[in-house]
Amino acid sequence: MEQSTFDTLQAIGETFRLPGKLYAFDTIKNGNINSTYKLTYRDEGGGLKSYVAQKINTFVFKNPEEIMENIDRVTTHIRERYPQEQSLHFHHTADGKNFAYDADGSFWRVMNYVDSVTFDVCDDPATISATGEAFGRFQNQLADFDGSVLHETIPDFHNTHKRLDRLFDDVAADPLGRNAEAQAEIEYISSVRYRAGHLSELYANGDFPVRVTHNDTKSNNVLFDRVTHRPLVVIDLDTVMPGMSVYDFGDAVRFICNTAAEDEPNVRKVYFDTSKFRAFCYGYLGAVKRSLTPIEIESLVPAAFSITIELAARFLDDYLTGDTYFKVNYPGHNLVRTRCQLALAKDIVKKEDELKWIVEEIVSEH
Ligand code: GN1
Ligand code: MG
Repeated sequence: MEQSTFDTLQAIGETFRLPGKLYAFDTIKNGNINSTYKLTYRDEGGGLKSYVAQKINTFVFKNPEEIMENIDRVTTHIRERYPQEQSLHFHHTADGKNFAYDADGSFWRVMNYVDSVTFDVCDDPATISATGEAFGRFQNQLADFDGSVLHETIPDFHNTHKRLDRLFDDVAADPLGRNAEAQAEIEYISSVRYRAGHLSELYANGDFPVRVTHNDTKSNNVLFDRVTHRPLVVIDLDTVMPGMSVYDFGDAVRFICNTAAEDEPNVRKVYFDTSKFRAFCYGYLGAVKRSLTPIEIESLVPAAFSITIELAARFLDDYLTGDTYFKVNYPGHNLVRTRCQLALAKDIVKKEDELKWIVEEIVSEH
């Protein structure tokens, strides 16, 4: 008989030597790749303590032990330099590892649960600004960290140029005959192919400072204090790797400035909100602008466009090749996601001048 999730989680808890008894668990649903659970344990005195257990998707992360090595290095660096700040705490097995394989060979890790809130959608300018500040601070915290010690957990993760090449290879092959459903989307991406891939080409040519970047700067990867709504800690360090700072900025505004969800089926609801953009820039640029070089500053807005097209291309590629990478909730989900991201990218193009003025204005203050 297949083990129930409860039994699996209980066994994982034992492997990581969590004290007490597993009392309840919840599935944490945000995240398109890994499976995440909140575990609540009851100790002998009746006290409750929570943990987060994650099963890593090893189709996406081919070498999960390397991820854990990266995370260990990055969190140790931050903890040593900024001991007063909240950091992620991973549990260890009896043989001192911060990961374990279960009976089915799945890869697990366990960390302390931080009592907090996250925002999938955020309308409050102060919270948006605080999100920018959190990602800006994260960038600063890793400014003196040697990125060459990190494993490249997903090679060419944000190499937009290569992502687009792969998409068009799959379009040419059309393995499932799904191109017909996505003609307009394929044409649009094709029309912006050069423009979207340009920054990643510059990066590959060495024209950009190489920084240690987060690479998945969605607002729900920042944990906030429930009461004050101040940022506590940046999470989801699976894709921390050397990269372009402007892509972290671009990915963050792609997510937080969307007036709708990332997979909104009604594209008429999808806009890029310039007020939210201003709020995010305030927080982010306030934290990092002194360390940004001119090419980075002028590439902030183009990066928002590039990363949005890149994600659209990734969703579309997954759709055309059978939905094997991103979790989908219904058939066609990846195509819906693609359309939503393309609507957003088109609105970014429309508002490009205004967005650049906002950046210039905030950079020139002080
Ligand atoms: C994936 O699983 P999650 O939500 O942390 C993806 C990101 C995408 C994001 C889109 C390793 O992140 O690159 O931007 O979905 N992560 C990976 O929602 O591919
Ligand atoms: Mg992620």
